Amino acid sequence: MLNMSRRALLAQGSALGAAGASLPLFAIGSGPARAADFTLKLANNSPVTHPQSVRAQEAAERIKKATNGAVDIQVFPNNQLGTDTDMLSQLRSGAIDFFTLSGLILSTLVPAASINGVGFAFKDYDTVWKAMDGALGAYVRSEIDKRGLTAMDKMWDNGFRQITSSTKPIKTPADLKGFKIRVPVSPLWTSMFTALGASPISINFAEVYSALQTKIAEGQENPLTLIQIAKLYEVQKYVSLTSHMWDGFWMLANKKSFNALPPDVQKVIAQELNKAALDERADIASLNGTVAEDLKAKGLIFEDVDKPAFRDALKQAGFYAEWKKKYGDEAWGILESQVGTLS
Ligand code: X2X
Repeated sequence: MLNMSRRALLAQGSALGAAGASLPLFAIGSGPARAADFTLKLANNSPVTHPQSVRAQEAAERIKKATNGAVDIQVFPNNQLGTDTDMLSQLRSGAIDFFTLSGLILSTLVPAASINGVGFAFKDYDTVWKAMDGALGAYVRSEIDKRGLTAMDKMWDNGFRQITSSTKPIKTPADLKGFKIRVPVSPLWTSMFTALGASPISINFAEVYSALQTKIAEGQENPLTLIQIAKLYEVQKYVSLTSHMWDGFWMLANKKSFNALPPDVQKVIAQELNKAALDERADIASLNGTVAEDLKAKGLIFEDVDKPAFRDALKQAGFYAEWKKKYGDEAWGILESQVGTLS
């Protein structure tokens, strides 16, 4: 929330305007330190040690320095402010100013935002970043904007998702039959695992560890880095390398609070959050090189699976036809222009 009322802000703006039209509201990066004029909240669902939380904290520090202390972004990682569902409401009401959320979960508000999660759409990271930094990302951001939120240009990496289980190894699509799998709260996730014959249960990330521990769910799916950082290996035994979708986080702002900030402040914040996103992508890329060995050492048993068999099962179930219809020809066309023909 802004410390300053909108009226005070406008008054300051017009006073400055009277003094000298070209002066920015803040002499960015110069002058003595002072109390923050804007105290803002940034929240996420990621553990404190996840690169997403670490890089967000660094961005907050750079922003504070660059605005000479005028902008103080307080970072609340690890669901400190509630579950993803709670935090999305708080972002919309303005109680939170910035929130990183998976596009798939955001789709409960912005249906198009789950499109990057279509099963087996992306073959590798080059294709992901070309699409999300290009035409597909631009399309989704314009849809987000229509719903009162602002998405920063650069998406943050979550990763390619893999299925874990505590009860049995998942080797073929048939092994998913009746499998009680936790999925995040998102129609695309439920639809995809239903199409694969599983019994998906929607649970926010804040409750995943305990749901697995108490066996409310037998399994879940997440990128290896998150499985490691959130210690899900403690309550899971097998991991199947399905890479069934790529998932990333949008850095979202409440559009009204963001637009109420002076333009030069908006610019610094966007620049530093986008830089942090690129740093976070590089962190995940580097962790991806070592995480499988680390998880094996922790006792997880790895299964290499025939990915096309899972993709065929989705196709047979009518998954691609259904979602093409839901997203519409324009969105589907942009997706296919980036990843090739899907259906
Ligand atoms: O909820 C999940 O599984 C997580 C952490 O990957 C997301 O934020 C989508």
